[in-house]
Amino acid sequence: MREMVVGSEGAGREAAVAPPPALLERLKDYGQEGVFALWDELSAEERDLLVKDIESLDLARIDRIIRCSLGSQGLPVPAIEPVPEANVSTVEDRSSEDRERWWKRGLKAILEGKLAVVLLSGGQGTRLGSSDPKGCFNIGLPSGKSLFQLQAERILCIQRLASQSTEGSSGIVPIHWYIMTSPFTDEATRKFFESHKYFGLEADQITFFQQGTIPCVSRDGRFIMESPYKVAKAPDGNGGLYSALKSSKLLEDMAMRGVKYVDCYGVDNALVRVADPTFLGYFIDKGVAAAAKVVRKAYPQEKVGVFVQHGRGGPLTVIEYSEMDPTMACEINQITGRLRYCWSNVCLHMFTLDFLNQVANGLEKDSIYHLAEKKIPSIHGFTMGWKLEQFVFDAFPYSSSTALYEVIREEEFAPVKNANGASYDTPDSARLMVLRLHSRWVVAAGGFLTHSVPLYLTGVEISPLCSYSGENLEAICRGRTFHAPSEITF
Ligand code: UD2
Repeated sequence: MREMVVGSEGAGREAAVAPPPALLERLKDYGQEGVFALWDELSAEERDLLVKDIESLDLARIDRIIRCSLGSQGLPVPAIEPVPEANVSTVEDRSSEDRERWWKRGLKAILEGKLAVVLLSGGQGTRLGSSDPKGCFNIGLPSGKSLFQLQAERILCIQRLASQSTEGSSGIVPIHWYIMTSPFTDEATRKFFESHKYFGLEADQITFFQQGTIPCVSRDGRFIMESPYKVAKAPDGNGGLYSALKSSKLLEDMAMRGVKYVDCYGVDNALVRVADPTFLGYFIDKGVAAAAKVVRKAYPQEKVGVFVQHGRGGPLTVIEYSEMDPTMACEINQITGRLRYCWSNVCLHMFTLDFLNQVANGLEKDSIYHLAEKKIPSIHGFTMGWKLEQFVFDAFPYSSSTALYEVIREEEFAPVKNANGASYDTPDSARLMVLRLHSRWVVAAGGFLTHSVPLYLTGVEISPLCSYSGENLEAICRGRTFHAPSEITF
C-alpha cells in the first residue's frame, strides 16, 4: 500500500490516499482486511464505493455468523427421531365433519381479519433458467396465468367465500398479503404487480418488503469480492424472513391490523392453497404456535426437507434435503414398510403472530447459518465459496408445540423448480398436475370432458375466481361438456 505522497514531486499527482485507518483496523479485527487488497488500483470513485459498501455491513454480526457457522461444521448432530405419529394429522384420520368444521372456523377468522399471508419470494429462479422472479412465471396453463396471478386470485376467492360465510356480513374483508422479496427480485416483482393492477386485489392490501443479504465467503471465511470495489453478497435465505419482519416493523403492522395467524408459503408451488381456511381452522383448533402442511415423501432422494424430532420428546425441526444423510434418507420403518423419515416439508407453514415475535428475537441470536457451497462470481472468475442462509423452518425448534397436517400431494403440491426438460418439478409437470386436479373437479361436479390429445397429457383449468378447492362447481359444470385444454371461468 503506497504511503502518503509528500514534497514537490507529489504536487502534481493525485495524493495516494490510504484506506480509512479506523475502518481498516476494524476489518483487521475480523480478518477481512483483504477487501482493500486492490485499493491502489482503484479510482477515487471506486474507493468511495468500496468504503460505502463495507460501511453498509454489520461487521460484528457477520463475523459472529461466519465464525459460528463455519465452526459448527462437523460438530455432532443431536440425536434425531422420526416425528411421532401423534404430531401428525393424517388425511385418513380426519372426517368430512372435521374438514367442514375447520373450513367454517377458518373462514370466520378470515372474516374477522385475523389472518395475514406471507409469501416467500426472494429466491432467484436460477434452476428455472429464468431471470424473472419465479412468481412471474407462466407454467403454460390455458389461461396463461402466472404463479403470482393464480395466488392472488385464490386470495380473492377466499375473501369472497369468507364474506358469504356469515349472514349479513359487512362485505369483503381484505386479507393482507406481505410479499418478501430480495434485491434480486424486488423491483421486477413490484412492477409486475403494478402492471397487472394487483390482479384485482387492492394495492394497499399488499406490502412488499426485502429480506437481508449476507457476504459470500471463501472456505476459510474471507469475504469474496464480486468486483474490486464490491463484496459478493447473496440473500440470507428464506429464514431471513424473521429479521426482515423485525427490521421493517411489519410484526407491529400485523398487530395493528388485528392479525393473530400468519400463513407463510413458498411462491414456486402451482397448487398452493393460499389462506387455506381448512388449515387455519385446524391450526386454531389445535391451539399450537406453529404448524406445517406435509406430504408423504415420494422417494428417498426427493428434494424436500423432512420433519424430524430432536431426541425423544424434543422439538420438531426439518432436515433439508441438502443436509440429509443419504443412508438415513433410505431407512425403512420395518412395521409400515414406509420411509422412516416420511413427512416432507413443502414450505407451507402457519404461525401465530405471538410466535413470530418470539422467533424474530430468538433467531437474531442464533448465529449458526446453513452453509451452501456454490460457485460464486468473483474478481477471480467463478470461485467455490459459501453462501450463508437461514431457513424458514429453523423457527420450529422454538415452538413448544408444532402440529403437522398431511395434505394430498396431487391436490396441494406442484413444485416449479427446474426448467422444462428436467425429469421432475418443472413448469410442464406442475401444469399437468393443475389440469388433472381441475379435470377431476369437473367430473365430480357432473361435467364431461372431450380432448383432442390423450387426457393424461391435458385437461381443463378452473379459474380460482370460480372455485378454490373444487366447491361450487355444480351450477357451472353439471351436464356440460368442456373441451381440453381450456379454462373454465365466470
Ligand atoms: C424448499 C424447502 C424444501 C422443500 C422444497 C419443496 C426451504 C429452506 N426448503 O426447497 O424443504 O419444501 O422447497 O419445493 O424452505 N426464498 C426466499 N429467499 C431466499 C431463498 C428462497 O424467499 O433467500 C423462497 C423462494 O422464493 C421459494 C422458497 O423460499 O418461494 C423456497 O426456496 P428455494 O427454492 O430456495 O428452496 P428449495 O426448493 O431448495
